[in-house]
Amino acid sequence: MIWVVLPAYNEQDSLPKLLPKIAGTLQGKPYRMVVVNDGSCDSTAAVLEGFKNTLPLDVVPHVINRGLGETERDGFEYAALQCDPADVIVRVEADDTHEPSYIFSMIEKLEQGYDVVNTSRFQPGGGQLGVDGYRAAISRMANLFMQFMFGIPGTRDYSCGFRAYRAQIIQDAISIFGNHFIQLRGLGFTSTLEMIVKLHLLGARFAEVPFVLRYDQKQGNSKMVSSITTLGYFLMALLYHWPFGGWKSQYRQLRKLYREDRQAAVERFGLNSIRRRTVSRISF
Ligand SMILES: Nc1nc2c(ncn2[C@@H]2O[C@H](COP(=O)(O)OP(=O)(O)O)[C@@H](O)[C@H]2O)c(=O)[nH]1
Ligand SMILES: [Mg+2]
Repeated sequence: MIWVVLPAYNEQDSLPKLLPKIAGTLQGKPYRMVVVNDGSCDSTAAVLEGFKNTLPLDVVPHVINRGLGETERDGFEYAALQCDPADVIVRVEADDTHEPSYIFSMIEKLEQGYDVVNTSRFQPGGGQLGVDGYRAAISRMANLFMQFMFGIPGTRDYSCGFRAYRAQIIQDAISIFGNHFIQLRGLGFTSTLEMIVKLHLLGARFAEVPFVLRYDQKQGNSKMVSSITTLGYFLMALLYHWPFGGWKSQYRQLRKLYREDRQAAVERFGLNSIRRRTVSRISF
């Protein structure tokens, strides 16, 4: 089964195009869409209500706007609680810039044994339409910074949230990291990066498929507050490399054990474990 998780904030103009497009693409396959409506103040709720009887759609509402971190967390937790470990969870942006046809190439890679497959603007054949030169340059620099800081094998595009995950790896990450799977929740779009950093610590195997971002289809402006997100990236680099119990040293044993014996790793590092260090408790 394919679970499509969509974080949505004020997406009344995009959802009427995007949801039927996803349904058309996945027609004939077992799938379910989960839209987390992040306290939208436009007609997003009414648009979703209109689709509820015709599409396999669940809506997780936030009464007030909580930001992308909490929205992603709630969408993934909702899917992870209900899905089978053999299912696939795909995160698609609700602004109609992610073409659902890429879901198939990502699933093909998962079937080759990877746990996480990113869409990547930076692989040969990838790119972006409708992004101005300044934003494209900033995004390239940010991604090079992330590559230098976190060096996840098989990954070049760290900030594009359009990804497919083996459901089991998300379930295991929630068991092990708990509320700190997405820890930097109040720092703009940092959560999208944090998810792959934590999954890398866990021992996930990553691959990418080339992808063209259709920013030319975007209705309205970007909702990213770049100053807060940039602060989040720096803070995460600090927490990751912090010499006194930073994430990298704290979870050094985890990746090795998880790859050898996932059940043993979940038991040893899981929520009931008392091995958690103070640094990992910092939230924003
Ligand atoms: N900015 C923002 N986006 C949110 C929030 N909650 C959910 N989202 C969704 O997160 C996704 C990313 O936002 P978007 O404007 O597309 O960012 P961009 O593509 O980087 O310009 C979209 O699907 C939004 O609807 C929130 O509180 N703030
Ligand atoms: Mg977007």
